[in-house]
Amino acid sequence: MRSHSLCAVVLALAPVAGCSSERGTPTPEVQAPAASASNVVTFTAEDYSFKGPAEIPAGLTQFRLANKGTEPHHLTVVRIEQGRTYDSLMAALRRPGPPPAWARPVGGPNAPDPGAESNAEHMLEPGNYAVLCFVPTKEGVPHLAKGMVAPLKVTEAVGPSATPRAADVVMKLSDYDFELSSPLTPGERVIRVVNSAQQMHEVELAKLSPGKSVQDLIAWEMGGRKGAAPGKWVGGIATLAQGEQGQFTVAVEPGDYALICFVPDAKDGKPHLAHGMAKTIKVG
Ligand SMILES: [Cu+2]
Repeated sequence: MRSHSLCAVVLALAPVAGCSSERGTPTPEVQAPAASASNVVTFTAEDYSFKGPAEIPAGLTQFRLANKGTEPHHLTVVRIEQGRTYDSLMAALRRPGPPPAWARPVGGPNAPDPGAESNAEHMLEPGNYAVLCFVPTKEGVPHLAKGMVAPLKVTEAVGPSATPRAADVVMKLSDYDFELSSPLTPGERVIRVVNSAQQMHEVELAKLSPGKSVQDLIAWEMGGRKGAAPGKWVGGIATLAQGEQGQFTVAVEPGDYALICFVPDAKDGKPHLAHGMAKTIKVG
């Protein structure tokens, strides 16, 4: 998770562009919406591919990500705007330089540890989207360059949209901080994440091992994940463009948690964690 931005991706994507042979049919993975429930959409991440629906209805959508790989993976959902297509996004990702403004990250479940799951709930409009994993390999290659990218079409809603579950805590992303509306207490918690900043941001939540700091975890992650992990990746909300929001549900235990944003800065390219978006919070 050293670089999560589209602009960090300059690697050739030719081998994976347009590859959709692993895409399942939408039917088994999309549950019909109940009166007041969100559409539940399940994706599985492996090293290095996604399995999940290619088409889902608009409305309140809960993405669930099951990490069946050996590395952390996330599911960044990008809306393709201004009449562009998935193919034009693939072409843009092959070019160096800043991300195109028409590729708008709208969140998605951030990375859980291998063997674990994460979730994210978002209100989706119809349109063309892509799902991508920007998490790097130990060698620093973004997973999307190894095949973790797929098109996702969001069709017209099939009924009235559900209302999001009430959030226990609202987390505001700013340049460069995470501001919580109230302390996080143990239990199953719904955390609403709102990006009201100028730049894109994410929140990756991790449970720190006893005696370990957020800087220990960052050093381990940036150093190629060598030795015992100083914490566990739990999930969170993947990159949100300005004005976007979403919420995730997580069971938190007493102890120290880390909040980290790996998105590269628009001005100097350093990950936002180097600008202060690496924070420890105490639960309990
Ligand atoms: Cu990945």
